[in-house]
Formats: sequence, C-alpha cells, structure tokens
Amino acid sequence: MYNINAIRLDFPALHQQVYNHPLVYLDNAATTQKPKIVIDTLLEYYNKQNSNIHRGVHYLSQQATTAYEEARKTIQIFINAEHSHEIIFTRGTTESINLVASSFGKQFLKAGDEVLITAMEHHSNIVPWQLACEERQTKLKVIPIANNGELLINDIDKLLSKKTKIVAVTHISNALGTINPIKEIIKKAHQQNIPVLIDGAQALPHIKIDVQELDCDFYCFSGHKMYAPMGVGILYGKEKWLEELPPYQGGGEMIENVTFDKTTYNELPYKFEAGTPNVGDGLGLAAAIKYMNTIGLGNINSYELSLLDYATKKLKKIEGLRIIGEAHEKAGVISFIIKNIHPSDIGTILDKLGIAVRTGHHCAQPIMDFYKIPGTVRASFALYNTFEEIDIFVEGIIKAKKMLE
Ligand code: 7TS
Repeated sequence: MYNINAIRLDFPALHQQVYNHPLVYLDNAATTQKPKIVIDTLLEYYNKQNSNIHRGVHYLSQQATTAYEEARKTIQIFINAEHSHEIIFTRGTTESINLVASSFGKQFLKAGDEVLITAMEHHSNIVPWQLACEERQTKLKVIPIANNGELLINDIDKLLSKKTKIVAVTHISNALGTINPIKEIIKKAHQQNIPVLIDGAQALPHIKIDVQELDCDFYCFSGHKMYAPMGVGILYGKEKWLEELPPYQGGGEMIENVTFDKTTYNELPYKFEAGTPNVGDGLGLAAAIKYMNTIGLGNINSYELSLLDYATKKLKKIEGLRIIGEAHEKAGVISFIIKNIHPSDIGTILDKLGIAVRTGHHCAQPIMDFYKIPGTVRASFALYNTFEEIDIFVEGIIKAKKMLE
C-alpha cells in the first residue's frame, strides 16, 4: 500500500498556502522538496558534527570523516557500483559532466575525433562537450529524434565510427520525459570500444539504477532532484577510466605529494575531490537515499507512472492542447503547449492559483528548435504528488486557457 498521506507529512514545504491556495508543487524536474529526515540530517550535522574532514586528528573531524565515507558507501550500494572509490562527490550533474568532458578531453580527444550526443540533451550535456571539442578541434555529432520525442536509435549505427571517442546521452529527457534505451546504446558503443557517459539527473529520482548492469562508463546525477540538498551530486566512473583521467581541479586533498617541481596525485576518489568537501549535503544525500529506499524505488516508479497516465489522459481532453514528447517509455514529465498561447502566460496564471510548474525552454533549446516552439509548460511529478493535485492542475489550465484565448 502506497501511503500517500503519510508520505506527504514527511515534507514540510508541501503544507503551505501560496496566494491563499494550497501549494501544488509540480516542478520536481527542476528540484524536489526535501523530507524532514534530510532537513534533520543537516541540522544534526551543523549542530553537532561540523568539522573539516580527512585531515583532523580530533574527535569531531573523525566523526565527520566516518559519516562522509559512510554516505559514499550508501550511494555506492544505491547504484550498485563495484567500488566506493568509483563514487566522486561533485556539486551536481553539471559539474560531473564538466569534470569528465574536461579530463577526458585532455587525455583522449584530438583533432578529427568525434563526440556523440543526442538531440534531446540538457545544456549541461551539450556545452561542456562543446568546450572540450573547441579546445581539441574535435567534432560534436548528434543523434536525431523523431517527432514523438524518441531517439532515432538506428541512426546510432551510422554515427558511431572509429573517430567516435565517447558517447554522452541523457537517461531521461527533462523536457520530454523520454526514457532512452541506454542499455542498447551502451552495448552498441561498447561493440566498438567506445565509452558512454549517462546524464542521469532525471532518472535517479524515478527508476532503479544499477551501473554494473547497465555497464555504463560514467553516470552523473544531482542530489537536489532526488530529495537531497542542493549543492551535492555524484560522478560515478568505472575505476579503469577514473584511473586514466587526469585531475579536474587542483588543491586540497587531491594531492599525494607537492613540491614546486612536481605534484603527485592522491588515490581515487580523492584525486577528483579538490578542496573542502560539502560534507553536510553529502550526508543529506545519503539520508535522501535511505528515505527513498524505505518507500521502495519500484513503488515510487509505479505510483508516479499512474500519476503520469492519469494526467496525460485528462490533459488530452483539453481542446487545442498539444503534448510535446509522447515516447512509449516516459517518466513523470509532461510538456505541452496550447495553440499559440505563450507558455509563460499559462505558468503565471497557474502560479496565482498556487500551482508551481516550469515554463520555457528547460535548458534544452535545441529541442524547442526541433519542434519550432518557444518553449513549453512542464509539469513534473514526484513521489508525493496526488491525483487531486492533478485535478487542480487541469482545472487551472482550463481556467488559464479561457482567460488567454
Ligand atoms: N541534465 C538534466 C537531464 C537535467 O534535467 C538537469 C537539470 C541537469 C542536467 C543539470 O543539473 P544540475 O543539478 O547540475 O543543475 N534540469 C533542470 C530542469 O529541468 N529544470 O531546472 C533544472
């Protein structure tokens, strides 16, 4: 039994009024609200444990170091990584991808090589590769999408070649909700010994990830989209790749020995964790994982899919509403437009009704160009949303449409 009432009580931010309406929070792809256990973990850390880690002989430092390394293990187990030193703490998905693009670029990309991404990437999985490609005179190639928002998977065979040095693909599109067949993509790339990076920012909150089963080489995600604090994220990398990549940033615990002539680098994972780490938020991420585990990823997934199905059916009944992204495999994201009404006008009216959605290009401008639209209204679901909230949302859209037509 999915006890939605009990779950909602875990999230203090959900129980507030916005412009005299109960908050209906449907902007979860941007960031999720935080359960009390995560907030309490931060309070506990700053009330009792706060200390710089790895370098202290004193009690608090040792406590904080142990807690931080335990958090790393919790994350390792959650995504089934083989080793805990394959889990690198970063600020989020964006930093994780920048790390790989920069370090992989320096080590492996040269003039004439190619990097392969898809047409549905978030800017965070486009721009870091463009920067690396510009620096190395490498070409960025793009796997196209079909009108329904699915990847044209057969085009991958044509696009992969001896020149391809890495493939970088989003697991779930933040603008369309499409779940990509990443296992198939990884298999195709590996047949030609090409490594694959997965942008999992939108996947971790919704589906169970097993990096060994996927056999991906890198997997990136953000804590704040999966009920954890902002400012912490993860780069998973296979040991053999992380060993081969040069450091991304210098300073702090990433060194083994420093002289003015030469510096040698620390072992994994510390080689990639320069400067004082974000300990409190790292503990918050582990707390969020434990919270999700108590509900169960399978339960979360099937509940969210029923919300998606319910909302999609109701929205389709609204005359003139066009859903952008109708892939067969979708996560709890619905993007839509209504005739020629500007998405931000709809978003503004919904806001006054206490309904939080996102409008615009969702940091995926090439997708908007593909559909020749300025942007969409996007509702994205989390484990705490309800069917009643979807009813309120749909009524709000009907009201907005009447006002704007
Ligand atoms: N990749 C995807 C697929 C994303 O959806 C996002 C953020 C990022 C990368 C970047 O994550 P960050 O935590 O490093 O910022 N997506 C969104 C969104 O859809 N609305 O706001 C942020």
